[in-house]
Formats: sequence, structure tokens, C-alpha cells
Amino acid sequence: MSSLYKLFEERFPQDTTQSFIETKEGKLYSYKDLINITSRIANTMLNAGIGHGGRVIFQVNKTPEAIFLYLACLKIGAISVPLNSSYTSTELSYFIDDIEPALVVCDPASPIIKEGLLQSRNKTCLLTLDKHGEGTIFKDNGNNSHSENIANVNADDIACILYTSGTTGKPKGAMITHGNLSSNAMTLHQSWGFNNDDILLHALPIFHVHGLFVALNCVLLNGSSMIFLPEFNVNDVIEFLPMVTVLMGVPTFYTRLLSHPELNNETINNMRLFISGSAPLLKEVSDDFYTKTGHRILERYGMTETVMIASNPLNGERLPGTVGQALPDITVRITTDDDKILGNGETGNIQVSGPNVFKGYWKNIEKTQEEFTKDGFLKTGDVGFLDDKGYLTIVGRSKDLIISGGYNVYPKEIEIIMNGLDGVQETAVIGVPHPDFGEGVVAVIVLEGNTKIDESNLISLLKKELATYKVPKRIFKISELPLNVMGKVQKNTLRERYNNTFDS
Ligand code: MCA
Ligand code: AMP
Repeated sequence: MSSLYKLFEERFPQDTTQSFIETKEGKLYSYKDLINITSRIANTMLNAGIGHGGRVIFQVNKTPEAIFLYLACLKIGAISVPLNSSYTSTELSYFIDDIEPALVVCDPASPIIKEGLLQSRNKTCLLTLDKHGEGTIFKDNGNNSHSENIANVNADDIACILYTSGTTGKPKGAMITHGNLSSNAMTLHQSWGFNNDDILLHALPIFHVHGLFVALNCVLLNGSSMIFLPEFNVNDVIEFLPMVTVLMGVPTFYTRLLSHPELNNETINNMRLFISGSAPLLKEVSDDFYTKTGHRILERYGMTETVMIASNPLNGERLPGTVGQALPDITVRITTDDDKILGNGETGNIQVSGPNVFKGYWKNIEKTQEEFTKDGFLKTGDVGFLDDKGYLTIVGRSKDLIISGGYNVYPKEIEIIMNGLDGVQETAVIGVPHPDFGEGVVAVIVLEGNTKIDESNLISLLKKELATYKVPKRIFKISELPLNVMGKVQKNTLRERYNNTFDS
């Protein structure tokens, strides 16, 4: 039995009245509540005919009940497909068509219901979960004898499909197994020294690896607890910091905290660990944070396809500007473009292998094959070097990807939509330095003939198609895009030209 839920269950505290979640409003959920509410949701799903291998899309608000929904899927062996709560109907339609879900759980205000996105899917069951944690996922109060059982899944069975990298403009579903998650969970909670007394401040979204797996797994493997905020709001984080021991965040969390007047020794008195990941943490931010608090932020590195790959140490030297060493059982190597292994200090492609590496892309064997080397290493699309002590420094990316405030934005996806707009001849989307989000999305467009387009109208139009974090913050008109001899847009030239767009 290789169920991740089973692993959690084996490690629930003996006294299940211990706290698991406390919300911003002070509502408490114990481990006993976790067990009971998860069983109730499992019950409804089983009665609706959803079981082992059933695909469950959820597009819901961040509530404790959303966590129990995810845990219920793990328990019955269903495959969770969490989606960003700000996706538009255009984005959602793609995921629904690709996944062909057995069940969709969403907020009653979601475009899935409002715009009838499931109308043509009479085999898909629809349940609701609203922002107060209520909905039809609790409709079957009666028992289902199976809801007490944990499905007998194999390590290789898919636990979750998370959408990622769309270099072709189409997001791909990364199939992450129970084995991937269990091995990474065991590694992380040990590496970061989690214990029963830890209280995590959870302010991340729960539809990505960082907030759903990294944060939750570390808590659940030790019977620890968390203060669960609906989103990152710097004032709330400052208010709750004195009550917690660990914070996990993207670099934007730390730049915003640094600008807050109340980040001081008193607010962080109980803290044992600040962790950062999902995007590069600038050395200056790490140094300023150290000067102000005496804490060296622990930076780590991962990706959806691998969960966590490398981490600076809990005990030992945390080197700012690096993402630390490969985690136990994981191999990181640096190679040339034709997969020859490079030595320490030499910059090249970062490749990874280990029990953390995903099973492949959903319904996309070809793309899966492309992303792996002949000897089974995953090509991360990141570029970097290893030093003599095995510390990894990431210097860039070979993939066309922008990371804005920890969210991945694939230029191609936006370019396709913008190129389809009336009067737009061609578009190039780039990322340039942004003081808050690390990188900010900028579009450079060429218009047809005498077309006139107003920047703010265009931005409003795009917000109807794309989640706001993907929408360019600035759009610049240009007479033609710079091309190289192969006819490819020279994004480096554009990045240089628009580099200072967000300078304050
Ligand atoms: C919100 N906006 C953004 C972003 N977030 N724009 C660009 N990039 C963003 N990340 C939009 C808002 O919709 C709004 O648009 C405007 O920008 C200002 O929003 P603001 O209120 O400042 O933002 P916020 O709501 O405070 O959110 C910022 C945030 C959030 C807290 C940094 O984006 C966040 O929680 N990011 C974490 C993402 C994450 O969990 N990534 C992990 C992926 P308008 O004004 O037009 O309405 S997992 C991963 O990467 C791997 C595996 C790993 O290693 O962890
Ligand atoms: P995702 O597709 O959301 O899983 O994003 C994974 C990508 O985020 C990686 O391939 C890296 O490019 C980037 N990333 C994650 N953590 C870090 C970090 N600590 N430093 C630099 N880049 C990071």
C-alpha cells in the first residue's frame, strides 16, 4: 500500500484533538476534524461513483474544506486536478476538455457553473464548495462503508495532475504519483527539521506544488499545525508571525515583508525558519532580510514535474544566490545541449533524476519523451552550475518562461491570444525586472495598417481571456519586431530595450 494518505494517517498525532488548522478568523480544525470531514467528502464522492483513478477537477477558494477535498481524493485514490481560482472560462474550457473529469467541484460563482461549461458533458458529475467551506460535497451524510477505507494504490498511481509549461501555448498536465509525493514529503520534513510543535504560517495558494504539497506535506508528516490565511496580505502575515515558527513563501513575500515597518525582532520572536522558492530570491533581499532579522532565508528549488529538487541546509551554510544541494536520493547534473556531463563550475543545462520525478505529461507521450534524456534524466529547462560542495546556482532558463510573483507565465499562450485580436499583426511577450513580482510581463505589439489600440482597453480585454497575473502590465507598440537570421524574434533585444519599464 503506497497511498500518500496512508503515510499521513500513520503519522497523525496520537491525540487527534490536537490542532491541524486555525483560520484567520480563529476557527479551529483538529486532526479528528480532518479525519471526519475528509471521510464525509469521500463518502459523497464514492456515492457519486467516483473512485480509484477518477479525475476530479477542483476550482475552489482557499478554505480548510478545500484541503479536506484534496485529502479525500488521496484517500479514495482519485486523481486531483486543482485549478487556479482566477482562471477565466477560456482557460477552464481547455482544462475540462483535456482532463475529461469524472467530477468537477467548484464555487457556485465559478464560470464553470455561470457559463455552463459542463453542459455538453453529461457524464461529469458537478458538486459545489463555496468560500465559506459549504456546498454539495457534504450532501451525503449517510455512511458509505468504503469511505472509512483507504484505497489500495501503488506508488506509481497518479495522485494529482498539475498544469504547467506551455511552450507551445498549451499547458501540459504533469502526472504526479503517490510515490513522488511520499518520497519528497519524507525528505523535506526531515531536511527542514519539522516537528510536532511547529506551526506553519500558510499564505500560499493551494493549486500549486508550493502551497499544496511542500507546505502541507511538511505539516502532515509531523502532526504539526498551521495558521491558514486565505491569501498573502502583508499586514495579516505580520499580525500572525508572532504565533508561528515557520513561513514558506515566494520571494515577493519577503520583499513585501522587508518594506513593512513592523518586521522586527518582536514579530519574529518565535520563528525558527523562513523558506523561499518558486522564483529566484535576489541576494540583496536575502542579505537585507538577514540584517534586519538575523534569519538567513533558506532558499530551495523545485518544479511541478519534480516537486523539490535542491535545498540549502537547515544546519550548515546557507549560501544566498544558490538553491543549495540536491536533496537526498536526488541526482542533479549539468550538461551540454547534447547531454554531455559538465564539471563543477561549468554552466549548462540542469538535469534531474530521482524518486521525485513525475510520470509524464497527461495524454502527451511525445512531449514526455522529449523532456527526458536517453538515460532517464529530466531536462528542467533551467540553466546553472554546481560548485565543489554541490551547491547549485541557477543563472537562467532555456525555456521561454516568465516567473511573476511565483506564478509561471508562458509567453506563447499570451502571444496566441493577442495575435488573434482584431488589428494585431504580431506580438512578443517578455519578462523584465519588476520590483515587487521579480519579473513583470510586458507585451510588444505590431499593429496592422492604421489600427489604433488603446493600452488600457487592450489590458481590460485580455483580462476577460486570461487570469490577471498573466495579463501584460504594459503593452508597447512597435513598427516591427527585431528578428534574427532564422526569422525568430530576438527577445533578448526586446528585454534590453524594455528593461527599465518598472523602475520606480
Ligand atoms: C497578482 N497579480 C499578479 C500576481 N499576483 N500579477 C503578476 N504576478 C503575480 N504573481 C495581479 C493582481 O491580479 C492585480 O491585478 C495586480 O497584479 C496586483 O495584485 P496584488 O494585490 O499586488 O497581488 P496579490 O494578490 O497580493 O498577489 C501577489 C502574490 C501572489 C501574493 C505574490 O501572486 C501569490 O500568492 N503568488 C504565489 C504563487 C505560487 O504559489 N507559486 C508557486 C508555484 P489588477 O490590479 O490588474 O487587478 S509552484 C512552483 O513554482 C514550483 C514547483 C516551486 O518551486 O515552488
Ligand atoms: P513550475 O513550473 O511552477 O513548477 O516552476 C518551476 C520553475 O520555477 C523552475 O524550473 C525554475 O525555473 C523556477 N524556480 C523554482 N524555484 C526556484 C528558485 N529557488 N530559484 C530560481 N528559480 C526557481
